[in-house]
Amino acid sequence: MKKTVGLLVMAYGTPYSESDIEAYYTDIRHGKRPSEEELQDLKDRYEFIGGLSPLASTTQNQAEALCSTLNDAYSDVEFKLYIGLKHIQPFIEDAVEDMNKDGITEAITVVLAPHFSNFSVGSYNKRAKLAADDYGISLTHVSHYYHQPKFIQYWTEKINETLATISPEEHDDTVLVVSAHSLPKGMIEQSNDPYPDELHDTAELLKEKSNIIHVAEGWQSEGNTGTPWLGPDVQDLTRKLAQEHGYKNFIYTPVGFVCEHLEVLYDNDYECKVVCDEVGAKYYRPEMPNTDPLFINAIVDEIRNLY
Ligand code: FEC
Repeated sequence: MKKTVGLLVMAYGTPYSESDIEAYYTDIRHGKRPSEEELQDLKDRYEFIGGLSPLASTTQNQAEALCSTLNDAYSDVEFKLYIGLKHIQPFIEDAVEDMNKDGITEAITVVLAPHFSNFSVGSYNKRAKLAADDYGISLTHVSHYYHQPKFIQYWTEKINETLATISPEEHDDTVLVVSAHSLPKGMIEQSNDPYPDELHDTAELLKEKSNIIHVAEGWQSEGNTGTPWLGPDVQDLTRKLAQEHGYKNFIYTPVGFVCEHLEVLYDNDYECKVVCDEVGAKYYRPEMPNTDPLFINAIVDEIRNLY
């Protein structure tokens, strides 16, 4: 008889239709409605990437792949999948309520983001724990998995595949830009948050394991709060690297994300490409992990260390 354990997969969430965009943006803004102009700007960005983000279906596919791979890995446990989102239904709290209805008393939580910050993964975990405590459900949190060998292998293979499309004579004129979502600088520094170090470790591991010669670290997709965010921003970084080193090829690996969505399809594939065009360099962005078995198994390996 296998024991049943909840698998709570948490992710950012995305609008399911254009009419969801306002409520979604308001939730991101902690209940403060965006101005008409800000709302239109966000609608235009979704329009630019094809109307809506692929994030909803990719999150579902990643969560299902993770659950079935976990079930294959454990002979004595049956994992039951629940999906909880940060900014749209089903919210994290809805998923925990469903676990309680199903009689779950124990669950593993995973956020679809590889690096830990108190303000990203930590905030998902806090919400899940608060809800779970009400029902007496005990949670084991996966904090991060960027360091898992299979995660690094995924990106190493993608970098090497991309390099193989660039003539060897140009490898010394090629730079890898390793990035994650920026966060307000003050918050990160005051709390001695591990997030910047985790991105730095990722960049070092990729430099060591892949065939890339030059590596730079950057931050992307920062918000408009009027306060400083972690930098350098990837677009400014691109200009600076082009100016100082004359690189001809830029390979972007937004390793802080795990699939194609607005922040990759717009902020990298449009905004960074515009800067590459401006400085006369070529833009490359390897495919994101999505449901690649190396990525899914990296999370399984992290769970096996904890449970
Ligand atoms: O494809 C999609 O539809 C959604 C893509 C999406 C992902 C994502 C991931 C992260 N965010 C993080 C932090 C912030 C902070 C603010 C903020 C704002 C936005 C806005 C949109 C948005 N984020 Fe996001 N984020 C995604 C989408 N994010 C849309 C609102 C418009 C804009 O500013 O561009 C600023 C909040 C504020 O204004 O007060 C902070 C972090 C991640 C990566 C970890 C995670 O996935 O949770 C950190 C995907």
